Amino acid sequence: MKFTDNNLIKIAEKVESGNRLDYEDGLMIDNSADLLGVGHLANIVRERINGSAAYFISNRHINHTNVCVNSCKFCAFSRKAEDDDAYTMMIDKVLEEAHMHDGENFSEFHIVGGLHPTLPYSYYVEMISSLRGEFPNVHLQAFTAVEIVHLSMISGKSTRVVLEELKNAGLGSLPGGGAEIFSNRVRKKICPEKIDGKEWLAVHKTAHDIGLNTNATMLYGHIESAEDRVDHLLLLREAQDRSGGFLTFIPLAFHPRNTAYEEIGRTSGVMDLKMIAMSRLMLDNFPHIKAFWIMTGEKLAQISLSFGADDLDGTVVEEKITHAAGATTNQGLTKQRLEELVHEAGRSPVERDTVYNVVGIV
Ligand code: V47
Ligand code: SF4
Repeated sequence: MKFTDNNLIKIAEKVESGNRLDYEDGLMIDNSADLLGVGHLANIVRERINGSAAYFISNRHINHTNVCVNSCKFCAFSRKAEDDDAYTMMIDKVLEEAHMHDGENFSEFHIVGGLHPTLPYSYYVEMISSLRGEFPNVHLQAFTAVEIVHLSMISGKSTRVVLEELKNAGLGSLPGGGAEIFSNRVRKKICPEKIDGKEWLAVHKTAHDIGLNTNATMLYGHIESAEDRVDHLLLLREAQDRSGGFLTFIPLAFHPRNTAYEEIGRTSGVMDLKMIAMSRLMLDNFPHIKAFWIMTGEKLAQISLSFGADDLDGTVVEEKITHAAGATTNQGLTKQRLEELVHEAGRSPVERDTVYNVVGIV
């Protein structure tokens, strides 16, 4: 490959010989205008780790409440209890929502919500055990690290005990939300009430210690710098070296509509692809990089399968968080459509469950 950015030549040598990239390499990648060069290198790593497989999952998102005690500036989803469009689903409503998809073959519920001011700890344990009872074969990926700390605070139990009790009730893994950007400087501005990066990492470490896999995310395209993004990825890579329980990394493009940062505008296609590629290159110990099509759009998610991503997430069906912030993508995609996107990209579609067991090869 002929690089138009000479800085990539040194990085290519490291990638080809399987050597780890460092902070300076990360900054060069982030600053590089040679998108095809960066994508080419990420594709080498992607194919080394995952061949031509492109994973997807048949899943359903449930957001049990939009009421939240925090007011993160990038969030268009949360409401205060007194707002007209605030909602909270009691357990029977959560089950009703879950049962709306009876008869469809799906393998995961992805459940996240706001930090509700008054719902008791028992609500969360009961939600998980009721879903487990009624859907014994569906994996329950629920509650971000931020929610786990909230449950710890309202119950007076440690995060370890909360995780153990939820696991005993049927929790299968934690989603990757709430990581945002670990930089304290940025976090103080965009989500001052939220747990800091250290606490987020500590919850994931505890989850890994008790045998729960987790995902990780990074929210980019707001007020963070290239340095903040590279730091974030390196902190995740160190954490993964220590505990090894992360399955997937998902870079999340900031959607500004209805947030305090409307003036920032949406991320560019170049930035979105570069974040996918940079994640694949820096996170050499993460098995999977996900292009969450709901955030990137179907078209870019499809192209990202040649820029480092090996996963498109899933059928989803109903998504509230990004759509509150102006996402114009569909709320869900059929399995058939996901398979078409993958085939057309020259990849091999593989339906997976949450922990990447193969459900079917198409
Ligand atoms: O933590 C909130 C982000 C996350 C906005 O683990 C926003 O497989 C963009 O983490 N623009 C929740 N992003 C969603 C999430 C997720 C999604 C899909 C799969 C997985 C997984 C995890 O959404 C939040 C926050 O970082 N978010 N507001 C916004 N305006
Ligand atoms: Fe609440 Fe999460 Fe939105 Fe922050 S991002 S306001 S914690 S729902």
